[in-house]
Amino acid sequence: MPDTDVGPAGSPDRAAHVDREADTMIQMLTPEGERPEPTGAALEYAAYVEDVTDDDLRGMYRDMVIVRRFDAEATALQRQGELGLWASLLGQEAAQVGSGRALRPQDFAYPTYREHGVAWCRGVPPTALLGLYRGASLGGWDPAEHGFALYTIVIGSQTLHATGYAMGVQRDHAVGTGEPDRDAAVIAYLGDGATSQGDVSEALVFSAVYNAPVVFFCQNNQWAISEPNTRQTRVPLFKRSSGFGIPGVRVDGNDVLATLAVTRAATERARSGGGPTFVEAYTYRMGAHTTSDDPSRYRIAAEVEEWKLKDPIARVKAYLARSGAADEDFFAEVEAEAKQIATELRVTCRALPDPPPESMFDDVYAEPHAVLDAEREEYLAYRAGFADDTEEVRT
Ligand SMILES: Cc1ncc(C[n+]2csc(CCOP(=O)(O)OP(=O)(O)O)c2C)c(N)n1
Repeated sequence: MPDTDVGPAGSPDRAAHVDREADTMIQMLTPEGERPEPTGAALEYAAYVEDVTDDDLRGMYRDMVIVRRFDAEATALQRQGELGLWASLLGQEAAQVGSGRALRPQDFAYPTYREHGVAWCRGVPPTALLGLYRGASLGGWDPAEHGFALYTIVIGSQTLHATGYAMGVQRDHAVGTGEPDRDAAVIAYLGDGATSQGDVSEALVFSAVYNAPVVFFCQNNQWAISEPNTRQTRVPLFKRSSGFGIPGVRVDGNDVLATLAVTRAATERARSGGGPTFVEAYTYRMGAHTTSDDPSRYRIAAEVEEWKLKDPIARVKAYLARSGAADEDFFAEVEAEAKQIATELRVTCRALPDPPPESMFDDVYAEPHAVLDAEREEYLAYRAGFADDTEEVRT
């Protein structure tokens, strides 16, 4: 069908046009928890997960359950006035754990504001994520320690940061050396809505031209707040990148195994000097955009119900149970552990101290800077003028 036959934005024709490509999607675990012999496009990626054991799958299941549990706790904390805002990852656990687990210690991830599952895989403590949303922290964690940049609210901007960092990795000669602990990949997380942002096009141009070792991992969760994906594109998102000279692949983002395989392939390609890849992880935002949003204003409940049948955690559980790789005791243990982590998180979150206001100057530059030092001094002198009633001013 020529493009001119496609209906206006938001029309059923348009939706069909975008979604007709679903059969090219890489899937390894079906929604029913079956793991069929890989065929077609999935065959190419099967080699990347040949080494995945039942123990690894149990580990991925555990990660997803814990992440979903602390995400629910964070939503509850926001409702109780303990956080200013929370952006839930509900429904995107497999996309994040599968891609997060594909990363090596020397790799570097650039998240948006919703990548709690990737943060978990990178060893960022959940309390640090909550500190940011509570306003008790100006950053939250040391990016260098975790290979995980700070959360980014400015849509798409992190794709440029990632591309620049990846070009730096090239200049540090940490690409294509063949040394497994040296060669590094960079991964930029972005949403479907972000693909409409100019920054993302610039990042695609630069990374392609410089052959930068970066993976663009787009979680197509179907919605950019209230804008459906069908109003953002006339072609499936993974096809966009070929115009920039970057291969694109669509993976079932609710399938942790397929996501792991595709991200491993893309990051290995980047590390070996093969250049950038664009991954579209086809998934669904099962909750609200953030705690400030009410999705019942713009989407129908039936759509959510349909996606519940493709739940990313349920399918791994079904597979583990059916194959005998896990029993009820295991599932109960994971639930109990997740509950324990969430309970502790609640306590530590509420006890987080307010940072001293002057700490906003601390991490602006890596090295001391005279102008910043002067600004800090000026600010401290200003605050000293309120010496006796500082507490009053702050409350
Ligand atoms: C440059 C910029 N424009 C607009 C916004 C407001 N905004 C916040 S989230 C969002 C939608 C993002 O959708 P998507 O990229 O699909 O990511 P998702 O939230 O679905 O994970 C918008 C427009 C922003 N933060 N930054």
